[in-house]
Amino acid sequence: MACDLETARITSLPGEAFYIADFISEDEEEYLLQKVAAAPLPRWTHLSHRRLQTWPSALTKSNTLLESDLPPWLTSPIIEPRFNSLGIFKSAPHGAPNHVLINEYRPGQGIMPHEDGAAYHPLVATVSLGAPIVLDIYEKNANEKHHAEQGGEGERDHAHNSRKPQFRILQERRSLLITRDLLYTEFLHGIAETSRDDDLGPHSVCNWPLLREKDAFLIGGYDRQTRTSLTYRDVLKVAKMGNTLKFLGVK
Ligand SMILES: O=C(O)CCC(=O)C(=O)O
Repeated sequence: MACDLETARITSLPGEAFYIADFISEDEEEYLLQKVAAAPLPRWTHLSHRRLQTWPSALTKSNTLLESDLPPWLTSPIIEPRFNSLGIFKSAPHGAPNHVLINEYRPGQGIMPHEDGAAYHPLVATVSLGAPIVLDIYEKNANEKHHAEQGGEGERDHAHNSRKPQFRILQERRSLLITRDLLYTEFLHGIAETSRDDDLGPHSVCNWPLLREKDAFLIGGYDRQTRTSLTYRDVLKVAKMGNTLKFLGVK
């Protein structure tokens, strides 16, 4: 695993992005996939093109997280020691992620181009499990920039996607991708609803020099298999349980 972020920087991207191909071991990947699978069924939210778990809980309507610890399997070894020793969240308000979304994509599934919005500190750290997938990055159009300037909050899908991505990031299984700052605020990201990622190579994949298995992708494409992502973020507004109970009138 890279021991400093600078060697993991994706230099061809605007803003800040880092890619570490071997962030977790095969055993750790297996363990995490077992824990995701072992979560009780009601933990899953079924969306039309993927399913999702939210840890420790979904945000309230005002984008507030009710304070609660992440479970140990999402904390160790990913946050402690690895994120902490790389200093990934050191400039975030809580100094560490407090929220994890787990997305599962079967072949043919994806996520529309969207921005994660103002509920979070502008930094996402994504651990990929099970199979590779391509994350597409789009520059915002004038309307989308306007929405952000008006202080639009929350995660937001954008109109049907016929546009071409400006950048493509190939995320291998067991990798870590960090996107932050401009890349978070000025761009959208999405995953194509396809059963095959094609046209891969140094000309099209912006993190190509940092990949672990370039040879496997040199044939230009692969058939998708089920890929699970753990996306770590710092939610800005956190309500202490005591205050919430007071608010509800519980003594
Ligand atoms: O699965 C991924 O890598 C992307 C997930 C995503 O875009 C999100 O949770 O907002």
